[in-house]
Amino acid sequence: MQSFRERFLSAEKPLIIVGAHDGLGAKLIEQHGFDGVWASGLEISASHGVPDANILTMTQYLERSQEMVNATSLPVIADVDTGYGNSSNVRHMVEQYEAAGIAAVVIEDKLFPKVNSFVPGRQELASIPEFCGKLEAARDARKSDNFLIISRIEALIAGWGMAEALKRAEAYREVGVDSILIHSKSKEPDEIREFLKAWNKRSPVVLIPTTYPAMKYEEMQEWGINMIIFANQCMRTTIAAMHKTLDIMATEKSTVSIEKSITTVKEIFELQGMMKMKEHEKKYLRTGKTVHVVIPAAGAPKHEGKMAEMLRNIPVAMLPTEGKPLIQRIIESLNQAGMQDITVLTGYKKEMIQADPAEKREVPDFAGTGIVHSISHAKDKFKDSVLIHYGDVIVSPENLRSFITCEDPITVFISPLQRTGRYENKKFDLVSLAHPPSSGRTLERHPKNILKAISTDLPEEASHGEFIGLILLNPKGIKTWLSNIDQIPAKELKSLSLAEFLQRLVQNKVEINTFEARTGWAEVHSYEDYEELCTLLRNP
Ligand code: SPV
Ligand code: MG
Repeated sequence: MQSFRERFLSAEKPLIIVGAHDGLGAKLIEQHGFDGVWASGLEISASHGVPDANILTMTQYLERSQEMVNATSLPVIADVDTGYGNSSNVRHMVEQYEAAGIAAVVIEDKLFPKVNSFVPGRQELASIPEFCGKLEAARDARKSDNFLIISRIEALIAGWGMAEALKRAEAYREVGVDSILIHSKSKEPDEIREFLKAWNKRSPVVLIPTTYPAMKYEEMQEWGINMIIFANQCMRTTIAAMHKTLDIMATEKSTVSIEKSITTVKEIFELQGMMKMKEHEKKYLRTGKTVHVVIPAAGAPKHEGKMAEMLRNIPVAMLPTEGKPLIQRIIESLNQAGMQDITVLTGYKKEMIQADPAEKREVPDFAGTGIVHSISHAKDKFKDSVLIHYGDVIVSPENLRSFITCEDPITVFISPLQRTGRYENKKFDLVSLAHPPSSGRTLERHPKNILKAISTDLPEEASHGEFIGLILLNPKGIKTWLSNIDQIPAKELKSLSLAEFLQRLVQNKVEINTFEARTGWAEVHSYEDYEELCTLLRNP
């Protein structure tokens, strides 16, 4: 590949370099296919809110230039003003800038501290011998010729006339630096044309056509210009746009009228590489436990009475619970417990389900199939740890946080049985435990209370609690789960409930631990459940 030096020297057309002051600007310039970024002294100082007059230190300019190098693959041409002092400062500057990966520096022949070339008044020039000494210092300090040194002539800016400008150009060329930059503040390109004609392509030339935008690119090409720099137009555009937005926010006290015309936050994310970072996180970030959540919410409701009426036109997931669909509350709770990768399996009235920010995934043959079958549509989520979570159960973030700390291969979430009142006729997924609950008080939950059986149909004396619809699998549990699934004939698998599958695991001697919580969860099976949940949400 051609080096930047080769491209600069051999360009048949002038390279186009655009001014910026930070990594974001540099990225935008790269997106638009320009040849390089100008780390503008004017922009960098203005973005710090200070004058372009060497108020900032070399390190501050360098930091920004390096930010641009890091943000793009474009060459960065740094405006280093006068080199920040005398020949010793210049040597140090070159060492630092070259090491930072800058492609070129432009050193101007003014006295330190300089003032921006367009500011009327003081524009003091260094003597030719003094500036040539600085250029020699720069030339000798660089490690590679690929680091370009461009000498900027300010004689026309300072009002010293054309003869002085040409004299300086020749003196700097003789030092053996790579190019001259002839600067002008004239509104017309005549002065530049006069210089170029007299100079007659004796060395490569760079222009900054800020005040003479009328000079056409084709003409600059004819003059053999190697590089042009659009030094500050992007910053001027930004300021104009910010004024517009700020005016609207101040007068309208709202952003409604500008939402469509301003850049989306998503584009900012793209520019700053957020999506890439998230991809990398998936691959490399291993803090804590990664739990992928799968919520089966595909089935048609099988409710009775008033609940069946409520669910005539909506899936259970979309039941309104104090201003929010049930599924949104479930997702929020999971998010608060640190789980972000959530997949909601949909089927019945799938288009109605609003599961943002979770992923919605369709189970096409949801009708007449069971939950185990539904879950098989999220097989790719069976890695790290998986939490299977019913779509009609809401669990507090505190309970979820404790539950997912369970280290066993397979753990199911259970609750003590309540058989009185409205639960009298309820069909429970009953569980039988290795350590039946004591009738008295206990200090803490049993750390290893193995599931002995699970069924809707257990004898009274063996029924120690109910399964509420949450299962946690660690990597080992996932393996066991999947290999047991594989052993079940496809036809049988289709109609299997979670409880039935868990019972099969128990029969196959798979150890399943339980996690018990008396409070901090609610389900929406009956209308009474629903009313109670809404009351709880109203009066937390
Ligand atoms: C800069 O961008 O800082 C420059 C170009 O040096 S100018 O402002 O035109 O002098
Ligand atoms: Mg400058």
